[in-house]
Amino acid sequence: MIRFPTRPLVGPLAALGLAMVAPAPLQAADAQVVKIDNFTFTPAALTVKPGTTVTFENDDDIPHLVVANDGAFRSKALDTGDTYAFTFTKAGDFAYYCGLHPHMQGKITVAP
Ligand SMILES: [Cu+2]
Repeated sequence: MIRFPTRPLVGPLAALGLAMVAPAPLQAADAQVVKIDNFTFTPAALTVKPGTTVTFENDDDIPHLVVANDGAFRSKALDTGDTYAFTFTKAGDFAYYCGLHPHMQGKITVAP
């Protein structure tokens, strides 16, 4: 008797509330970009949450490679404009370097 008239109202309102609240914080934590330019990773040190996908984007005019020190990930040679994405699922420090120019170094810290 009470349930019947309230149901059609509660459903749509709850759905609206979820749709407006959920996406913003998820997107902010899910994607990060490291730019490669002038033989430098920027930012050189980046802290992300587990599950974050980091995209390395080569804006330099020569090829670069992204290689994890511990072998956790390795890109192919990235030409100008190419990108390489890796999703960090485990917490920890992931140092990396450029396979063509080992003096180019960076670090991703994954922490909850
Ligand atoms: Cu390089």
